[in-house]
Amino acid sequence: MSIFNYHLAHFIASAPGIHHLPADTGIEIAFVGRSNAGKSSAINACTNQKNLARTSKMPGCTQFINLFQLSEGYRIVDLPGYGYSNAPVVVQRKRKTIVTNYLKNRQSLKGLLILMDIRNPLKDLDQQMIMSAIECNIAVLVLLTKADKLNYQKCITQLHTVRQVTKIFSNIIQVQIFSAEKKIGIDKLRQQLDYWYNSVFTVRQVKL
Ligand SMILES: Nc1nc2c(ncn2[C@@H]2O[C@H](COP(=O)(O)OP(=O)(O)OP(=O)(O)O)[C@@H](O)[C@H]2O)c(=O)[nH]1
Ligand SMILES: [Mg+2]
Repeated sequence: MSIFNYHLAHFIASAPGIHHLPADTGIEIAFVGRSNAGKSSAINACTNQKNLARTSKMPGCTQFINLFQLSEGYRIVDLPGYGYSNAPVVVQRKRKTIVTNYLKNRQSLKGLLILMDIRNPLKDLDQQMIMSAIECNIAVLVLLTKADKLNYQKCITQLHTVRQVTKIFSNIIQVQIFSAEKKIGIDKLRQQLDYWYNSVFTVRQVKL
């Protein structure tokens, strides 16, 4: 049983950058990853809502920081995707800057979901995101998304590979399989959110 009724999550704000976000109090848990990795779909699956976060077949759908509230002071954050190579370079840079600024400066950020397509995980920008999270001392759960696209054995192989690569940071990084489509890994995701929302945190040390 979850401590929250995730189904009650509702949209509260959309911000083009960190200076436009609501007050930096309470606890935020954010979803990041390459464009099209399935961030918005994962938020919808987790909250058991069809259209809470906007999804699209076209990469680059989420351009702003979108915030959803579970209850007062407890928020889920949908961040713009990085690494969409068809977007102009300035747009790509801007999105990456929005995400890294958010990671480095947002004190209420207590947990990070890094989403990677299970067929193609650990691209350069994913690894950079992992390193940024480690530098900022933020706990990470990697979700290997779209697991319905591979058979079980291949999913397990990919899971082992990503766990192996991130093993040296296993105190801060966990990895699991996920599918919004086939509802795989949703209970575990909610458990992790419950844990982060419930934990007592000290102010994190941010190395800039
Ligand atoms: N087969 C399958 N498709 C998925 C899954 N999750 C997401 N998709 C599809 O992948 C595409 C992108 O999903 P989004 O949730 O919009 O991805 P996003 O990471 O939010 O993308 P941006 O906002 O552009 O960064 C959509 O066509 C989804 O239907 C999944 O678990 N399985
Ligand atoms: Mg999105």
